[in-house]
Amino acid sequence: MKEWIFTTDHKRVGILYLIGSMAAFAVAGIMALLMRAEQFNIGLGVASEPTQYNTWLYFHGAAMILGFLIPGLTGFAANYLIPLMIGAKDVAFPRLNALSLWLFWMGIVVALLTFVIPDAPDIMWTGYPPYSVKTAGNTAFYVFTVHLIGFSSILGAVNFLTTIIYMRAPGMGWMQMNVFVWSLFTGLIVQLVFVPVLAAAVTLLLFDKYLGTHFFDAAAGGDVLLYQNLFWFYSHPAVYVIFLPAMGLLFEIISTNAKNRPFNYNALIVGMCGIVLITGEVWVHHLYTSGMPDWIRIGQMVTTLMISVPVGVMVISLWGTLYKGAITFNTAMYYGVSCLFLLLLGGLTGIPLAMTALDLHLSETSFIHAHFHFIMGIFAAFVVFGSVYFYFPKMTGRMCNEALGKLSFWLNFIGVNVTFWPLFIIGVKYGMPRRYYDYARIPEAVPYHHVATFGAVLVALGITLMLVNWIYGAIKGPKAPENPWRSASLEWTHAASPPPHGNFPAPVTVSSDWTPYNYK
Ligand code: HEM
Ligand SMILES: [Cu+2]
Repeated sequence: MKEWIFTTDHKRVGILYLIGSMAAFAVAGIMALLMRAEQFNIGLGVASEPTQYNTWLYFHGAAMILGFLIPGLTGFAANYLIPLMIGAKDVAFPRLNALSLWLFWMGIVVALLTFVIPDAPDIMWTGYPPYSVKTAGNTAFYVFTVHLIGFSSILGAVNFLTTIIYMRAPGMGWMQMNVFVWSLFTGLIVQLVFVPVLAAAVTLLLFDKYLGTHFFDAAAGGDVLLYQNLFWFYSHPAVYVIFLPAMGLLFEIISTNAKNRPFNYNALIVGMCGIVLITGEVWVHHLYTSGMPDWIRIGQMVTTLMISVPVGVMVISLWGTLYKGAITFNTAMYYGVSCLFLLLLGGLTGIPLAMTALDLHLSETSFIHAHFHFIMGIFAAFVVFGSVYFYFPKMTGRMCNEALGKLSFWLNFIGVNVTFWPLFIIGVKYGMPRRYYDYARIPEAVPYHHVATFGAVLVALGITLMLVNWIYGAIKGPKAPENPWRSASLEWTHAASPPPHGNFPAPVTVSSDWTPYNYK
């Protein structure tokens, strides 16, 4: 126990991040089930009052993004894999790393206090004023959660950027790095630049609510849209803090299991860098329905559509990596291949949203809800799940049960489609609003909500089986072979499973023709 609490070993830090983020995921998942139960029919009253629904929505959104996806990718996966992939003994600043971890855990604890404090926060994950300032709910706890987790992620970004720049094994050139390392390098630059903006925005919110300032109070000369602009100035890039590392991990899973190098590696890296350049210029597409001059709307439509170019390059690269591959279909690869479908679905539904003329109608409907769940929530979650299966033998020295893994995969995959397809349809057909507690005026939507709630139950079952599989596998699973997926990456070829403190038996050097994707 003590060795874990005081650990500075990046692998243990990574595993503690994984446990924290899965805890956030589980509680946020229960909130999702409660919301789906409420929406199952009109006027059910599962929530004792409407604000309780808002609290569920708050916890679900905030915990999924700030507690699960970002820490799952830039905390767990980055910690566990970066030093191993670049042949380093640890991260650049191991103690700072431990501080990041415990700040993150404190954030999770503060978020969980939602369920015991009298006036729980009820402000989505967005915290828009004026509601967040006027509500009786405890907006401060939202702000503190953002502060703690935000500070943790800024420290993490500094640590990993330094590690990647300075601690690569002698001989490892930039264009020899794993795609995952590049994806974090780019994703963390975005994180470092934009998180402080969110921290500032929520701090001003705190001042408005508790100290009587009027930054966002139009009646007193403030500007209510200022908050939305600051929020999305961070939160659009935040989707790439999730999307980029998720893409990177996906390449590791797909290349290794298809025994093919990432197709068009150079273009892929340029695409990732391109996203870093464009991602700060598109946030206004989240505000199309607020008043603004046409030239801004149209300009934002152009920049938003431009983002599809590097995203498209990455997706083509993924398909190309599968081309003529010798594919092994293990559980990790099931998740990997399903992500190609999720990307297509999420990406293609993003394009109409980028068009102002269409978005004005679709904005704030359940179409958006389905779009961002597929492209961000489910896509990134499936990558995290796939990567846990993929690196399970490395982390535990044991294997998971493949049959149970595949069964739970199918429950999850079918479940998410059954949940979200109806929401696409009723968003377009009836303008079903998102974030609503009840929908008495749209009785036509009831059957669709029945289906969606049924889908959520399938996912809950799938996730439960997956967790059972992981826990059982970690304790009782059969011993893993040294390199079960026959990877060529350093973490498999040069380190034991699980690797000891310090990672490698001898310092690693690589030659100029080495690549982590050499499957000869
Ligand atoms: C093909 C590229 C994409 C395009 C053109 C696109 C376009 C859009 C647009 C215009 C909106 C705002 C709609 C509105 O609120 O009225 C939106 C919402 C959203 N998108 Fe995408 N998107 C794309 C890819 C992505 C990716 C890769 C992610 C995440 C990794 C993502 C995550 C989100 C989220 C989270 C929201 C909703 C946020 C909220 O209001 O709570 N999108 N998308
Ligand atoms: Cu956006």
